[in-house]
Amino acid sequence: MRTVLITGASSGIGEACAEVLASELKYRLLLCARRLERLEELKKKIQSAYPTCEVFCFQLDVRNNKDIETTWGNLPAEWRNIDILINNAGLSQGLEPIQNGNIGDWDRMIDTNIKGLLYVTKHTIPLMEQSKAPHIINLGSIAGKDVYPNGNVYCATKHAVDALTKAMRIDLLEKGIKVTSIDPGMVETEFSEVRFKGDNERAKSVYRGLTPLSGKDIAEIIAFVLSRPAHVNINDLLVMPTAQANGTVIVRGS
Ligand code: NDP
Ligand code: 8X3
Repeated sequence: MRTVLITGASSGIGEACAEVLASELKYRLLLCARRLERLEELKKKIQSAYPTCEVFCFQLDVRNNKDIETTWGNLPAEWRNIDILINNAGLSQGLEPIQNGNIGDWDRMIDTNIKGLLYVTKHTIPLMEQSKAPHIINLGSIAGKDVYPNGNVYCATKHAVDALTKAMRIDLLEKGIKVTSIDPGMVETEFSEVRFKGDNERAKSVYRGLTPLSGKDIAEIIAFVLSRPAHVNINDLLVMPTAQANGTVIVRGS
């Protein structure tokens, strides 16, 4: 059994990762997010489908380094050896030209997507020391490879994730920790509802006229990446809906 820690497991890609990995019956799941009740529901769902799957849920805001330190220090003994970290928690806020940008939105994206990922990684690496196959997977994005109109700060945070993934791969090489970046294009999750702050019509319009990726599509790819033999690492994987060529070129039906 390999123990996997998934941040942002209460929704979307993180939730799908928990379900897909549970279905493989070779992972124990440590799940965190701010919405604990959602995690508890997910745990129930997983354990009713896969009764032997061990799941431990806890509330966490990845922006709070002190809380991470305390929570990691208080993890039950049987959850203190981690094999896999999926740095998935992240968000976008707003889609405005930079001159109209909201500084609170910028802070939330930078604090979550960059600083939160760094804090979680820093505190998790020591818990990977005993692992025979340690692996860190960072959720990047097409927004970390391309910049699209009005994407400015969100794109900057995902470019930072891209740089951090490359840096981690160098620094953690001597520890034998594999580091992978998964970079999706459009995935239909709560992402756009969060970006547009509950404007569901605007959120839905993002995916209108095309078939976007699903959280499960990404989770299955992550399960494949994790299943490679010890000597194989997938460094970086860019995955798009067929209707999306890059950050800006998308074809929509009627
Ligand atoms: P969702 O909004 O569905 O899920 C985001 C998850 O992140 C939620 O579980 C949320 O949990 C968690 N989260 C957000 N802020 C925090 C925080 N401060 N502390 C802890 N957890 C937090 O979106 P996705 O599943 O789509 O997004 C997952 C990742 O994938 C993100 O990093 C996103 O940037 C990336 N991505 C998404 C794409 C897409 O098109 N959807 C494409 C490319 C990359 P809670 O609110 O309970 O804390
Ligand atoms: C989220 C996908 O296309 O909005 O990273 O950048 S996109």
